[in-house]
Amino acid sequence: MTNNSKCVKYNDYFSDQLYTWCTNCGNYALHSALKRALVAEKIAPKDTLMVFDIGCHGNGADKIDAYTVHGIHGRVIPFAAGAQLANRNMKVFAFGGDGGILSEGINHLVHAIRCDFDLVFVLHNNRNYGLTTGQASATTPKGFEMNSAPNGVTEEPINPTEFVLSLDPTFVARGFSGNIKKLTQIFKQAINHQGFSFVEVLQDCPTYNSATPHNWYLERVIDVDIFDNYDRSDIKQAKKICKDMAEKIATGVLYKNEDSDDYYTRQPSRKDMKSELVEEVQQEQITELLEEFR
Ligand SMILES: Cc1ncc(C[n+]2csc(CCOP(=O)(O)OP(=O)(O)O)c2C)c(N)n1
Repeated sequence: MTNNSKCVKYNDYFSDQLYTWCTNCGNYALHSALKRALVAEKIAPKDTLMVFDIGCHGNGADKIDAYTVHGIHGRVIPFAAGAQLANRNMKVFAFGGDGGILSEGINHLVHAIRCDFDLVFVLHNNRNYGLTTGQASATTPKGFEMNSAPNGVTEEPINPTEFVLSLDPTFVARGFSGNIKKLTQIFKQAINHQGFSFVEVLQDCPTYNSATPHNWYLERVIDVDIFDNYDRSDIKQAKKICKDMAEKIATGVLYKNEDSDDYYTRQPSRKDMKSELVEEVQQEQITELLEEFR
């Protein structure tokens, strides 16, 4: 792991582990964009903590050379939030799939947005539970036949970006794994936002999702930057433009609120503190205290 923050190179994040993702999996492009953004922002691996949920995307935990943790399914957000609060000198990322984040751990997503923890959160939306071989998730299109729904999914899918925008977030973006350049720009902005940066990445799952494959997205994604009058500080505009997931799917940084304090900054007990919580950890003698409860 390199110790030099001034001159960060793409290969500093290189891991010599073998990739086990399927050919054409969107995770390859996502990792490439992420590394490009980190290099552009001159953030060295030693200053980076990446927390991964369980899933195909989670198997990326040893495919990138930073401080990484591979957690438990659906619980990536509280782990990452705790780590970030303990040491704000680290740039903290959390990665989760649509399965883990929008079902098992959806409560954590809601409260992370409400609290506005200072994290970059990346939702790998391949619209199915990939690692367990193609069960329907909350984002699988209605009517589509999956391993867990052989007669077709009977529920309407959640639109993750629309859901997040309903929770008064401070940063919301949507990218597509087929556009690495745009995804890199999105990650750069997410990194620079102080607060919870939600980035949904629409990505191909060539093995289990034939409902919305790579070409399907290629024909539909549009970049909000083509609209001269698109105002990123207007949440109403973001809510409107993110709705369409069928014909013109908006990508880019959709909403940003720079006037709000993140969770740590709002804590009265941390006001004017110069140290990080991790530096304040000390051993306490609690034998006497325990005596009181004997
Ligand atoms: C609490 C818990 N529930 C279920 C599982 C089994 N499990 C492991 S990976 C996985 C699917 C992950 O899907 P998703 O979160 O969408 O990520 P992807 O594999 O698509 O990247 C499941 C259900 C588990 N490991 N832990």
